[in-house]
Formats: sequence, C-alpha cells, structure tokens
Amino acid sequence: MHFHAFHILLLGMSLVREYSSSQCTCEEKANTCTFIPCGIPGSNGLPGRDGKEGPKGEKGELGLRGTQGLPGKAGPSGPKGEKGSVGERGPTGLSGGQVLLFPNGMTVGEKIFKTEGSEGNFETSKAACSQAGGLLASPRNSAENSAIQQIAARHKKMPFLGINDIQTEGTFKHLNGEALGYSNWASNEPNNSEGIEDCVEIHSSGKWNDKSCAEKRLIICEY
Ligand code: MAN
Ligand code: CA
Ligand code: CA
Repeated sequence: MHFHAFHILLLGMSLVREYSSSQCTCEEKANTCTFIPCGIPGSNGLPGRDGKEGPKGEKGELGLRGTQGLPGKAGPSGPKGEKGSVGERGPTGLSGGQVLLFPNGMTVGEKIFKTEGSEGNFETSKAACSQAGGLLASPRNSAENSAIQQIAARHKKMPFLGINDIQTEGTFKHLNGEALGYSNWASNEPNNSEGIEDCVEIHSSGKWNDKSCAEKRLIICEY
C-alpha cells in the first residue's frame, strides 16, 4: 500500500510540473510558480512597432525682450470737435470809441462826427472836410443832429451844415444833391434874410437858421 501511495504522489508532482511549465512563465506566474524552476530563456523576439508620439514638451523659458521698434507714422487727424459753449461776457468796451473821440467827436450808428476846433466859411469848411476824407456834417435824423449840437456846445461855437440852397433858392439839399428827408428849422426859418442866405447854421438849441455862406463857422465833419 505504501509503495502504491508513493507512486501516486510522484505522478501528481509530475503532472503539476508538466502543467506549470506549459502554462506559466517565471515573470507572469511568479506567485503561482514559486516552486517551479524556470527553463532556459529562448531567443529574443523581433522588436515591437514604434510607440505613439509622446506628449508635447513643456513650454521653454521666456526669451529676453527685444529692443523697441521705431514709432509708426502719425495717423490721420480726427473729425472736428463740437463747438464749445459761449464764454463769459467781457468787460465793457469803449462804446464805439466815444472815450477817444471826446470832446471833439461823437459816433452815431456807423457815422463819426468830428471837429478839429478850427473855423471856416462854407467853401473852406467843405474843402477841409473833403481833404480829411469826409464831408461837412449833414444830419439825416435827430440823433445825428443832436451829436452835431453837442460837439458845437463843447466848443461854444456854431457850425455850418452840409446843406444849402445855392442851386435853387428856397430848395435846400445835402451836398450830394439829396433832398432833405429830415429838417430842424428854427421858427420862421429859412427866411433868406436880405436875399443872401443860402447856407445853414445850427444854433446851440439844435435849431437851424439859413445864413450867409460867407460867415465863418466851426468846422465839423462826418466820416
Ligand atoms: C435874424 C433872423 C435870421 C437871420 C439873421 C441874420 O436872426 O432874421 O433869420 O438869418 O438875423 O443875421
Ligand atoms: Ca437862400
Ligand atoms: Ca435866416
């Protein structure tokens, strides 16, 4: 009986060895083949296919900064901006230059009346104003008449106006031939006293009187 059992044991061990050597390798079955000795290694197989491309490498270190390039050309000018708000009102001006004209002149609208204080008869007065680039003062309205009146008052003298009836007795006109649109005759004037009054003087009241053109009067010109 003992002999028979020994042979069964040998047979079993033989089967285990046979089974293990055909199903396991030393590496894969290290745990289960602990008691099985490895055989002689075979020759190496052919190399496998190349692996897949590896992951992208990390980004390298930042390089040194280059020098700044030259500035580009200026771009085209932009559109015009909106108009600004109205500024504060400035200081009072010289109101038409009245300060500079005092006491020899005055402005009325666009017109300037001015004297140099000298006197002359009608012809010399007319010539003096023309020489200065103006005309003998000839009021077209009460404001202009008032300006002439004031200048005369400052000089305490009467002036001739640029008005006469030399051409046609009784018909007074301006130097340019223009008919009178405005007049300020004193009462009972013009009377052509003694038949020799063809020019016009202005009294301190501002009223007009026809007078001899040979009289000398303050020269007031208009510009
Ligand atoms: C008086 C009036 C005037 C006239 C002068 C001449 O004042 O008759 O109309 O012009 O005399 O001096
Ligand atoms: Ca007359
Ligand atoms: Ca008169």
